[in-house]
Amino acid sequence: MNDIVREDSMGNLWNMWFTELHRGRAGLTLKVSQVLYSEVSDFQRIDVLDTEEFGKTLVLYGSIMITEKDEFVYHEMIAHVPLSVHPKPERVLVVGGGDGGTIREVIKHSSVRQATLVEIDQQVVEVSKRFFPQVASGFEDSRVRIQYDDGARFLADTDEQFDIILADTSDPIGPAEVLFQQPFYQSAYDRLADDGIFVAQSESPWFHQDSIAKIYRNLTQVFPIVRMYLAHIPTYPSALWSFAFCSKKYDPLTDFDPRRADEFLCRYYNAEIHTAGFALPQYVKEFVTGGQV
Ligand code: SPD
Repeated sequence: MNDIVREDSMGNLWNMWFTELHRGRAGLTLKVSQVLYSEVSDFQRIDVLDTEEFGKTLVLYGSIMITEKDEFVYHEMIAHVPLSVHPKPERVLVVGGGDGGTIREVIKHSSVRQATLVEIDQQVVEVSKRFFPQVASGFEDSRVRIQYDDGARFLADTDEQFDIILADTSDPIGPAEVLFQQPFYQSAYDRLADDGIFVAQSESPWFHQDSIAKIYRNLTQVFPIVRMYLAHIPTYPSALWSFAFCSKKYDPLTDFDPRRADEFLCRYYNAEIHTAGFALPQYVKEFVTGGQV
């Protein structure tokens, strides 16, 4: 027997791998030691796998959302980049993000008085609390409020105003598709204070170039300042991931005080990473803006 086949106490042989396909032509394959949870909620299929290399892994609608080992990169980068640029973020809205990782990072900022999470699928929050308690730890904080609702509908209907809105969505297929479209971006703009900042996760610069170009186009029709930034996330397609920083007033580089970036006990984010994240490879500049950004 080779090392990828296990025998359980009943003499059964286990040899499980999970492959997330990227555009049906490439993929990331992880060795699975156990399937911990597998159900279909009202909105999507939800799987929790125990993987040998990345630990527990949450898969929504067939795509890896978080793994225990590398979730910190995504959550630190979606939260601390905008919250370290805004001089006093007090009211923060996270759309999606039912695993809780983004909220966990948001509430590290002592200026935050209220952090609201709007998640469509309550089952994702429950699964995260059960299987990923370190990721979901922020849900216990008294400043955090959870609303189970469609993020686009919530933003279109609410009268509340926010300093920061973070679109911590899954991929633009299934329930999250609407969160990549211009009406949602316009509602985000409308609900932000005059110096508000909006950040959206915006997919892989290698596999999703058409989506990123479209996201960027939609955002520039709404926000005066739109800058893309990148981070290395091993379990996302191509391991290189993009985010869109959109703002009414603050520039992510000239309005950034590097002294603030080191306050949050991060494992990926720091002042150098903040600045370097906005340095885009030439091929990215070309498909996003024809080389202009
Ligand atoms: N292809 C994976 C994209 C996932 C982005 N969102 C992740 C949610 C983590 N809070």
